Amino acid sequence: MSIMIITQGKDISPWVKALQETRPDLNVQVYPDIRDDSDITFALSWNHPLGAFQGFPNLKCIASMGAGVDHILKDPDLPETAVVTRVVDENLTRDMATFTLAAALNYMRGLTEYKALQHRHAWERREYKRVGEVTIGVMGLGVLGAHVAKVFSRAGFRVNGWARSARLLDGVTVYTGQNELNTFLAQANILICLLPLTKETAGILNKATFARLPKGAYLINVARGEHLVEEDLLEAIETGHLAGASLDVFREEPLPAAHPFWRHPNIDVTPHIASVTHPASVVGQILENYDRLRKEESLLHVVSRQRGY
Ligand code: NDP
Ligand code: OXD
Repeated sequence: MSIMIITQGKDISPWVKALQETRPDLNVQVYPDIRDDSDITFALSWNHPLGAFQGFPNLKCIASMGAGVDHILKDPDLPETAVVTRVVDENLTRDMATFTLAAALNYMRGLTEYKALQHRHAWERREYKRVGEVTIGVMGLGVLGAHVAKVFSRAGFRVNGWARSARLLDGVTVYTGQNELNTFLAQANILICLLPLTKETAGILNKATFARLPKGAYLINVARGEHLVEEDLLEAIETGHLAGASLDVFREEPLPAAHPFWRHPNIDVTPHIASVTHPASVVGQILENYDRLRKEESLLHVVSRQRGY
């Protein structure tokens, strides 16, 4: 039994190092340099070449190197019997809260605007938004969204959340399903997307959604680029209905040099860094699952292939 690391466009050396430091006798192989395909039972994966898993007849677990699994589940040739797992990690969860809080406060206090004014040596004082005047709407109340919602609530914001199923969250009013989506949107001065990318959620940040938000609302998308209909965002900002957006994820990553988001004064672009998995922090749960697989025990953080998250 061996672990295979399979990715495209990712520096895997910190992963190999973390795995080997934690367990020196572990047999780690890196795709496509695999000695014996039939020996691979466990794949640690990020953005693998589609169809590649078909070549491993004894593959039983495909573990995402991050929280999202859309990059795995989009493969039409995923082996039927392989279990898909993901990362759930306190550091990842905390980092998402600090990023979204920073993005919201940056917008409310106009810090990006002041940087532009500084370049022009312009001493101009602007109106700003206070915590008590802003309602936060968090789409997706899973591991990340629920924590983000709680952190904003503790910081004094009015916070609403939207998910598929009902739950009690301290300091957060929870809305569920399509029936309550419009009521949720109508209150959100800052909309934070933390949904998984599934058939139901693809393109959810669109014209109709933006039209339901209060005038002057601000979007923070830290989930996936495919949630956003890019031209609808540009139009909503153009017409003045939305104030702007902080975007960390994109349909095409890296964002192409000619993309209009780069030079838009009301859009802040970051290179998918809202919350980055640190191999040393998660290697324990990966190895725990590897051991459980060998002992034929149930695995941690298994996702539903049918639900898509
Ligand atoms: P979870 O799977 O824990 O939570 C998903 C949440 O979305 C759940 O609350 C679920 O509702 C809700 N949801 C799913 N489908 C729908 C739907 N159709 N309608 C309404 N609600 C829905 O995910 P995480 O919180 O761990 O992560 C969220 C996403 O964040 C990841 O999938 C990934 O894409 C992104 N991410 C981005 C990073 C970055 O650096 N930019 C870093 C890490 C993750 P319910 O609870 O009712 O099932
Ligand atoms: C993740 C991500 O899903 O970094 O972990 O996007």
